[in-house]
Amino acid sequence: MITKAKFREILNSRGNITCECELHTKKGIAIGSSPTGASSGSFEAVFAPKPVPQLVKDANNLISQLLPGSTTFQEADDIIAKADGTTNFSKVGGAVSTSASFAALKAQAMTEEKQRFELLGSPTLPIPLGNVFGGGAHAAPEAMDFQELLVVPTGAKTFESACKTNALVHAKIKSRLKDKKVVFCKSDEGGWTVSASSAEALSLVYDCANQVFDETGIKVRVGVDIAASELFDSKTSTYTVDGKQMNKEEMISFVCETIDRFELAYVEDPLEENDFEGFADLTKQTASKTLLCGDDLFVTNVSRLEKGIEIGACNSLIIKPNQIGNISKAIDAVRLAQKNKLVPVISHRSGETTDDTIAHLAAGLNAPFIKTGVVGGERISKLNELIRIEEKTKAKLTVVI
Ligand code: 2PG
Ligand code: MG
Repeated sequence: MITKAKFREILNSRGNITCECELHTKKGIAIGSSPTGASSGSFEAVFAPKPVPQLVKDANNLISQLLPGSTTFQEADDIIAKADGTTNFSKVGGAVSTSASFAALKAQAMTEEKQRFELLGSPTLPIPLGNVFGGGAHAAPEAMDFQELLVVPTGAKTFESACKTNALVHAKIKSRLKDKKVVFCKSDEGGWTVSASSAEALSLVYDCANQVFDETGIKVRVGVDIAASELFDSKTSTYTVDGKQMNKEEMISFVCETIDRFELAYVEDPLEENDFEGFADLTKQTASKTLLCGDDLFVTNVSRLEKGIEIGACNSLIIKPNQIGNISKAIDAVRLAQKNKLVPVISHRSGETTDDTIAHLAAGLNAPFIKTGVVGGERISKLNELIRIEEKTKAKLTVVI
């Protein structure tokens, strides 16, 4: 049971301020913190309706008085949602509700002397979708327009070997960039960034993934997060990629060609966040060969997901607890997706903390994928926690592709 609650300002991986929640129980202190997006969807929970310092102050005046006495994370989530009274946490702030939700899951696990994943279900392990190349809103303007190039070690037999395989691809890309004698750096999520077009970057990643396959025998496929809302101009209804302006039909053909050329296993947000019909069209054409995943389209929101399911908008979706404001609501989205055979991908944000809650969500909710980067303390905190869960439980990878 929670006996005391406190909120504070801490830094995220970009050096921006976010919110941390500290919950006291008789068994110890549980801490949770909220990540922050850069390419946030318009329909997300409001991260901070006022400056974070004021948000934290207000949470310490109101929310921290309401939480003592709660015994479960669902109870804590309900209390905060009621105190907020809006549908998108625009009073209390998603930063406050998410940090409290993460801390409450830990507090409950502590009190019941269980692992967090055990409170959610019988564990399986996800395949890590690793960001190896960054662009778009996560990198400098000279970088590629696609936001993320990801690798998916579909041939790995264990979570640990999947992580190591992704790290090998990341290292191989670094040595290829070194050979080119160009200046390069890391983007927000630890993937490499260099001045290149999306197609050039994809070519390099595809090559490196195939080389790692040749060397290890572990098949590695490639994925992308196009984050197309960021490339869309609503005035002209066009997308611009690599200097080329495309209308919706041209964009759909371009995405289909890119899937075939690089044998993409995963494509996230290929169209802007309002185009349910366009997503459905793409899904119809590509669902047999790739996971077509909605992130900004669904924002972990059950109503938007219901609409997507009705018209067949995707065969996969991103689950980000802070997009919807707490773990309980994220679980509702996962369950609805699983019931309708959509593949849930539990995901980090570009601005992260070392909080490892999403590792437990991925294991306990049996998500086939976790998207959490390849390197960097705030990314590997999740990966390493899953390595521990694998060792302790001997749980198996959930393989869907
Ligand atoms: C995304 C995320 C995480 P952000 O678009 O999927 O990779 O980015 O947190 O900036 O929204
Ligand atoms: Mg995304």
